[in-house]
Amino acid sequence: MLTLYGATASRAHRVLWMLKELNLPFEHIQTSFMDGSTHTAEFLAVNPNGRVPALDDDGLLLCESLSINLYLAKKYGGPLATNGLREETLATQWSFWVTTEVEKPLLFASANRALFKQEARDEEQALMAISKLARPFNVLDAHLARQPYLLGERFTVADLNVATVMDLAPQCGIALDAWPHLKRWHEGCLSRDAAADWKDVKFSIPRPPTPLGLLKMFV
Ligand SMILES: N[C@@H](CCC(=O)N[C@@H](CS)C(=O)NCC(=O)O)C(=O)O
Repeated sequence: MLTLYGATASRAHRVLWMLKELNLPFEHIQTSFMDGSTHTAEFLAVNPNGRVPALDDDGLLLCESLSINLYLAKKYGGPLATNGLREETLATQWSFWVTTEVEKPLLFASANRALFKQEARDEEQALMAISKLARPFNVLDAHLARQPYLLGERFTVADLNVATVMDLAPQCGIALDAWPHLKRWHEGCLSRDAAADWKDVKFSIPRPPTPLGLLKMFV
C-alpha cells in the first residue's frame, strides 16, 4: 500500500505526477506545510524533517521528492524507468543537478514574481535570481538541442524530475524563450496527462519578515 503525504500545492506534486505516470493505486493525504501539520508528532514519525512530500510504501518511509521518484521508477519499472547503469547514473546526475543548480534561484524568482503577495514582491530580487538561472538553462538547452529527452529518445524519470522542479517557471512569468530547446522539451513534459493536476494549482506563500527569515525559507 502506497501513501503519499503532501498538499498538491507543494513539492508533493512531483511525486503525484510520478505515481500517475506509473498508474499506481495510492492514498493521498493532503498534509499542508502552511498550517503546522508537518510539525505534529504524528507527521514527524513519518518524516522527521517535518517536510512534504513523504511516501510510505508498505512501511518503508521515504522523503526527498526526487529521490522518491527514482525509487518508484526502479521499483515499479515501466517506460519511465532507467535501463542499466549508464541511464541510472545519468538520471541521478540530472536529479542532483536540478536541485543544486536550479531549484533555489527558481523558487526565489518565482516567489518575487508570483508566490508572495503583490506588495511583498521585489522585481530586482527576481531578476537577480533569474540571472543565476542562465548558466544551468544554457547547459540544459544545449543538451536538448542534441536529443529530445535527457537520456536520449524517450521520456524517463530524469525528464520528470528536472521538468517538475522547473514547472514553477511558466506559472510565475519566467519566460523560457531564450532557451528554445529547453522550452519545447518543458512544454512537452508538462503536457503529459499525468502532469495535468499541476496546471490549475494556485498558491501563495508569505514573505518571511526578516532577511534571515527569507534565507531560511530557501535552505
Ligand atoms: N528537498 C525536499 C524539500 C521538501 C520541502 O521543503 N517541502 C516544503 C513544502 S514544498 C515543506 O514541507 N516545508 C515545511 C517546512 O519547511 O516546515 C524535497 O524535495 O522533498
